Amino acid sequence: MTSCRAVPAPKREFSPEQALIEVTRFADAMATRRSIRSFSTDPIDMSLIEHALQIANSAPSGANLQPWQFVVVTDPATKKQIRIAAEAEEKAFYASKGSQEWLAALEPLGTDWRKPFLEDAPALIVVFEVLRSDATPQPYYVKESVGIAVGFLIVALHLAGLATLTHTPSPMRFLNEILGRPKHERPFVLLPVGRQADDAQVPDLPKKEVGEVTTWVSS
Ligand code: IYR
Repeated sequence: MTSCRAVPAPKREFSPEQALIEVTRFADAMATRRSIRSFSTDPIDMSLIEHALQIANSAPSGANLQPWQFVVVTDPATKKQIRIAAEAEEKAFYASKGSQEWLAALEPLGTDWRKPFLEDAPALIVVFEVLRSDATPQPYYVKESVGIAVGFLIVALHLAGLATLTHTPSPMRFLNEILGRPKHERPFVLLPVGRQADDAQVPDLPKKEVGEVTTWVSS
């Protein structure tokens, strides 16, 4: 393949003062993002989801192949099917499949097999990794690419005032069947999207200090 024509890189330049204002504004916005497990059933403006998907789809990806597929589910009957299948997997996980160590790590989150948010949230976005097939090229760095796109998506939805949960029922292959997706698409994550319930609560979890997770190599 020949190389693409080059165009000037888009610019986003600020004075040092403005840069600090911009990054602080973003930090303030992100400080209120939490994983939400209790959703209002109120409808949301679906154009917000469309905008957020545009942003997710702009993420960098291996060889720019964009190995993702987003399935937005708003149909109540399909959401119910997903809930029933997910809860069946989760029952097995919490009863016996999850190791003691894993279940202990989850204890602070207060989660269990019940997943009412799969029906309550007005939209579920199921993100699939797109693997090689007759119809699709060999992708590269699929997990990295899709992970970055999902990060963009979660941030975009949050900035639009929408709550999400990063949900990974395990295993997730039932989503192919319910959503009619081909075998070369593998479920990566399921994001319930909507408004948080008025009485939504979250666990008061500590975060590591950034110094603990950062090493500076400077002269
Ligand atoms: N999928 C299960 C268990 C679970 C696993 C992890 I790792 C979490 O961060 C949270 C939950 C569930 O959704 O309950």
